Amino acid sequence: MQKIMVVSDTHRHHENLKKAIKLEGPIDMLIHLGDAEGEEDYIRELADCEVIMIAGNNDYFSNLRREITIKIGKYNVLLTHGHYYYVSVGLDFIKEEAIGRRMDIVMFGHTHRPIIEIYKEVTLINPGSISYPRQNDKKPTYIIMDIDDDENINYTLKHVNI
Ligand SMILES: [Mn+2]
Repeated sequence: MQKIMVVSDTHRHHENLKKAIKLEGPIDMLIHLGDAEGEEDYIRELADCEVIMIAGNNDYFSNLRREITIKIGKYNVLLTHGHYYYVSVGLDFIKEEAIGRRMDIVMFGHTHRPIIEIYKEVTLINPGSISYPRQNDKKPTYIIMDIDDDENINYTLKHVNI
């Protein structure tokens, strides 16, 4: 079993992230999908596990890469903030990009609205913003990925109680 926490768009506000990390207990990996706004080191320390981060559209002075691909088990995973694929307008473009690059999963943020969309060819996830949610219920969200020994992934959208 492997447990991965996926967050995005913290924008220098870490109260909810702290709560979520405490609540989830030990995690194997934290993935942050951009807009940490210079707080990368702080978040790395907070997490106390392997942390993978990318730059968002507000990370002007960051050394983080804009986009990376990683392997999670047998899966090819594209990590991108999403603004290059116009995710605020719709998800067709990022979906096609991911399929074209033979990705199994694409993770992005930027919209501050969570989604988990599982298609035959590709899975799209956006954990929303744990700091500044914009979806209707305005709950701070993140995603937990549980990967079992057969490498099946279960995605759970979680809320931080505030
Ligand atoms: Mn943002």
